[in-house]
Amino acid sequence: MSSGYKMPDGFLWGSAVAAHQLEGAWDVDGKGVSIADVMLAGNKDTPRVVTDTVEPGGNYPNHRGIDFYHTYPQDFKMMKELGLKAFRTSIAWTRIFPNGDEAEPNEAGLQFYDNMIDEMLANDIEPVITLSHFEIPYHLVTEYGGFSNRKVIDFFVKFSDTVIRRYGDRVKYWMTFNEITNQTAWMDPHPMLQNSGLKDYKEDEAQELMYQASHYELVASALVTKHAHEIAAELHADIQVGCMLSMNPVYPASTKPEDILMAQRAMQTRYYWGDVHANSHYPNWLKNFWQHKGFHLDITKEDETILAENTVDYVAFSYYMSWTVSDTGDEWLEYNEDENHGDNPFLEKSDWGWQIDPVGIRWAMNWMWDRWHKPMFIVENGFGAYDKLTEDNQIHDDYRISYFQRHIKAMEQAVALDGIPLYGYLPWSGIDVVSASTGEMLKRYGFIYVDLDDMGEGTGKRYYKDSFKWYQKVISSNGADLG
Ligand code: BGP
Repeated sequence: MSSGYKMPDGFLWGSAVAAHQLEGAWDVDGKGVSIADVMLAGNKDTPRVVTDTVEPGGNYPNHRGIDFYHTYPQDFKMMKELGLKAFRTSIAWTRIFPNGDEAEPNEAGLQFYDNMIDEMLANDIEPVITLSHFEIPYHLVTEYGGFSNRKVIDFFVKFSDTVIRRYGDRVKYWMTFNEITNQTAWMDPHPMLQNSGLKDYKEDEAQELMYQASHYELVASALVTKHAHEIAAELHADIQVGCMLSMNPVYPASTKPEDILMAQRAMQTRYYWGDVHANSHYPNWLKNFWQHKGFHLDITKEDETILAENTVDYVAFSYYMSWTVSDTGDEWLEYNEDENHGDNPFLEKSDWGWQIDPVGIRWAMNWMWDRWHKPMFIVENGFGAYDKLTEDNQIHDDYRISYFQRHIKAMEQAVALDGIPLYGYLPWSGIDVVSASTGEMLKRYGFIYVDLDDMGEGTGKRYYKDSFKWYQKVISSNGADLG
């Protein structure tokens, strides 16, 4: 199938992962314990449990990942064969500052990423780096209360400055907080824990705390952007810093005007982070809402200046699904993501209940462009599915190919027809990794199959899925040949 569209020259076709989901080696070379290291495996019906310490005998899937810490040279060879032009991963904060509050970084951790980045470049793959991808040092959670504490801004900025200075000559694209927008969802384990390191809080304080921690993250992100630009000038390097939003369009459940109004507020609620990151200030509706709720947030004049002067260079986002929402009758239009959203009768779902909506990617890109006027970068999109390794070592994942065909086509229409500037497309996850939400290995997203199960049993061998050959053609035709 020819899409009829070609992406502009230099378009970054790639893939994306996060350190804690594939590196393994959780306690090697001085690495400290991160929030991901105290999360037991769950599955699609059972949420992941967070333990107070690492309990002996517990099934902690992020401790092993796919052992990428040791296998990355061979894995990058396969990715080169796939034709990847870019590879997004994160730098595990706890490899560099094991507890998060040390005075000096851990040289062994810095060296590891030096080697990894050089290996990518040797394979003609451009590194794209996330600074915080659900990996906050656990010590900052237990001793400081995560990002509910202003001090954690300094720790994050110090970590970020350290790695941007070290790798800035080789890494152009950086992102601050992965899927910062997730925190409106009250699911289990709560994204406030994974994103912001908020653990033991009272239920009735959760919402205010979420807004407070998010504010400190937004300030931290703006400071990192500022420093990165200064470091770029010193290094004579081209460095860009983006935000990273989880883009799930929220549509009105019907054409009833009240539903449409509610859907508008749902989008405003989920994407106010983008307004601050890209437009430099909090929207009025949100400030009024805080007042109505009686929230007293610590937002100083100095913070406001930092936010105003340091907007992001680009907007990166993940895209997996869309939702619908109905009117609740509340004049403040308070949006509760878990209670108020419903199914869309026009869409199918994955085995994990994620609604499949290719058209929504084009809708979302237009929505963000109109709002923020920033270039975009799709840094996640993909289909989690049970794959079957046949006796002759094949994986026939036509369902994944079909998912990508439809999403890529919609993305290409947004670029070619709607004129939206887009740096690249980095589907999740290139190679199979541990699922962030469930901790399963069997929720697979890769073009490369990894022979490991949910208990970490298996050979660990890598195999080509049918989607591997398919994506290879997409890349070599620059998006014209969708198979
Ligand atoms: C995003 C995260 C990733 C990733 C992906 C798929 O929310 O940024 O870390 O894992 O979604 O989700 P899951 O692994 O839960 O299926």
